[in-house]
Amino acid sequence: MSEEFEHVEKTFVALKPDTVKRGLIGEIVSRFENAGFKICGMKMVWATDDLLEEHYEEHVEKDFYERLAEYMKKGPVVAMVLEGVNAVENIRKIVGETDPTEADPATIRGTYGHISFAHADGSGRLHKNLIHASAEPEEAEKEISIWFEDDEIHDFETAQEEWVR
Ligand code: IDP
Ligand code: MG
Repeated sequence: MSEEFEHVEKTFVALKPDTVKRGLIGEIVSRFENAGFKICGMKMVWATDDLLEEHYEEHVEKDFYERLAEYMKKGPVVAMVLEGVNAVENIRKIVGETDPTEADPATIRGTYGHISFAHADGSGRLHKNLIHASAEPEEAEKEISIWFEDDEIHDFETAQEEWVR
């Protein structure tokens, strides 16, 4: 059983189908582990339309939604619940800007991609940016409940809790 601290929170991350198909799961999960985040839940899911409409509720009416849903259903995703200090904000920093061409090269989206959404639009390609991470604590709570059952989220102590946090 881990201790409760004010700034420790959980966030939701999904490794999108391009990450899975490119064999980058391990590299990307390592970044989170190396930074000291705890993986509390992890599974492979092939997203359905219903799940995506709930997850991307704020985008369903947008022009790009159909292509986003097509991209997210191209293969399975790896869904994760990560825990750490200010996890939502810190993991968004590690993930980087939404459009890979804008993402800092040190971020996940900037390290493993560079193709702009403008290029994708102009060439009929899908907009691939490797990873999703919740943007706000409320969004994290909602997304964790959409993707995970309570008994799929595990409570245990890691070495990082003593030596990194
Ligand atoms: P985020 O993933 O950085 O939170 P959001 O604006 O919430 O970015 O958008 C959700 C996802 O929708 C993005 O990660 C991307 O895959 C896709 N997306 C966002 N804006 C566009 C766009 O203008 N064209 C195509 N796809 C987009
Ligand atoms: Mg978002």
